[in-house]
Amino acid sequence: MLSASKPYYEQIKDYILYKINTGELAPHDQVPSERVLSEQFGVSRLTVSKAIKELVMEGRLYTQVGKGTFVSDKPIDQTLDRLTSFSEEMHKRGQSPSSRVLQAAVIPATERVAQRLGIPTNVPVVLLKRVRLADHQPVALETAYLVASYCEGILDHHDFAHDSLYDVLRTHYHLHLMYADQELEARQPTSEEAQFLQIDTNIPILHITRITYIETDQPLEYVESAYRGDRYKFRARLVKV
Ligand code: 16G
Repeated sequence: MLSASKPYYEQIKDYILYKINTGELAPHDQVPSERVLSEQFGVSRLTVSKAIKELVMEGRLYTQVGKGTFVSDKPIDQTLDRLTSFSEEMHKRGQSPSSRVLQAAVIPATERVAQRLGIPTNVPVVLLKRVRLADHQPVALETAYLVASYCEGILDHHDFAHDSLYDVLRTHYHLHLMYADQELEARQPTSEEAQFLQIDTNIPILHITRITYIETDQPLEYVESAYRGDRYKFRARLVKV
């Protein structure tokens, strides 16, 4: 069944991907065990294990200790041309957004945060650190800093486990977020990030920073986030100049 022209582990990867692409293996379905696959293809367990490890690294499969290997959800495919919120993006995909709030407090701005927000150091900022969940699965860890004077009492009146920050800013504070500067880079997660995102430390994350501006060109929000590299795909259309 396997041909000699391509490494065996790659053919086993192709076989599993074929089953995923045709829908025979749906998200969260269990993949046949290494033993079953090695018997089926007449190859060593090591060869099957290499194929599965690579698919896990590529985000197509995930393992649960003691349970087995399963098919991952489809990647979250997001365009980079609109200023949207996490909640809007999830609703667009038919998924349910929620958060695990790790920290919510008003603190004095550090030098770094103050510089990003264009305010003096020590001016109060709202710190909101959340694990963002898509259908209850962690996909990103976000730490947002907002200039507190624009949104007094925001933490007292809203529960950000369910509320959308951008919705609250718009509807309760009449703040219109106009544009944002965003930067993306790939890196290894810290052990804290890996733990909150429930990933192995060798799965890369996309480190994203965003400064969001209101109509007066004043930055309102500065966010540092870690998006799961095995779940996210960002897309942009480039036009000829
Ligand atoms: C997005 C934004 C983040 C913003 C959040 C609000 C990126 C990289 N970040 O995740 O800056 O704070 O949406 O989401 O896109 P919410 O309105 O659902 O709380």
